[in-house]
Amino acid sequence: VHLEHELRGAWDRGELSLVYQPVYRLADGLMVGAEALLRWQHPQQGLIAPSVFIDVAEQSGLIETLGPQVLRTACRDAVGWQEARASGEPMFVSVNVSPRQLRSGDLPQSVAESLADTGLDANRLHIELTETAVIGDEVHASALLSQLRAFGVKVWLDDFGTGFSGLSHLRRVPVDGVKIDRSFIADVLRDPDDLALTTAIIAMAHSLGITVVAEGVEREGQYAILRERGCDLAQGYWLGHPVSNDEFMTLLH
Ligand code: G
Ligand code: G
Ligand code: MN
Ligand code: NA
Repeated sequence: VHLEHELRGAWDRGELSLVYQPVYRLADGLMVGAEALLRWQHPQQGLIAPSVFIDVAEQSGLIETLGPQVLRTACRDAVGWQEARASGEPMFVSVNVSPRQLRSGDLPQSVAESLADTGLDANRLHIELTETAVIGDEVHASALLSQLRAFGVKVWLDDFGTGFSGLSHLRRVPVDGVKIDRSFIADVLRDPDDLALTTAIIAMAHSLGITVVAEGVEREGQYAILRERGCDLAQGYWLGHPVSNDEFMTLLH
């Protein structure tokens, strides 16, 4: 209850901010986008992880106001990247959306407003959903995701592979990409089963025309084997930690 009360005014007090983790294209090593990750700098408790406060925001309904603020900020920052990048190569921003945000049905409108207000091209915005956000509600979820995709926004399934029913979702839920959960990537060099699963996910996704992103790349060897197996994109501490927008802008030069 305490946390919920404090979270209520946290955005307006400037305690919440977005950090950006770069995403690289494996074929040529170019940075092509970034994932937006929310951080709460609490005045007494210090940095609080989203794994703690996103649940609070979800259960209290605060996510209904926080979600649109995150979307708008990420879109605005991504417009700035485009202007800062000398090469002109376009960059995407990837925004996490929680199950409640999807279920509320406001997401398409909130996305449309963020794009209109900031001028970001729709195809530069990616929405990340976990498998749990679509489980049990595939019909409703599919309708919402189709609306987003009609704008040109890309939809990625996050933490892919952990939900057991991942493969069957791809038949019923329209997505542009899957992000292989970092628990698979962690042991990809040591555990032949994890390598086999990762390779199979890549092959299956590609046969469906779906992009594959690997998360949690912490070592060069992981990067090399993912590239060899034809994975499209990767992120992780070896490639870059999440950083403030100011720091991220300096990476673009
Ligand atoms: O950066 P990291 O530990 O901090 O993020 C943990 C999880 O919190 C992420 O996997 C993501 O699902 C969730 N998360 C991070 N930022 C946001 C956000 O802006 N909105 C939502 N709904 N979830 C987020
Ligand atoms: O659930 P989601 O995939 O959106 O969460 C991303 C989370 O993973 C963030 O908390 C981010 O800080 C974290 N993360 C990003 N790169 C790495 C990595 O290489 N290793 C580990 N352990 N965590 C990472
Ligand atoms: Mn994510
Ligand atoms: Na993930």
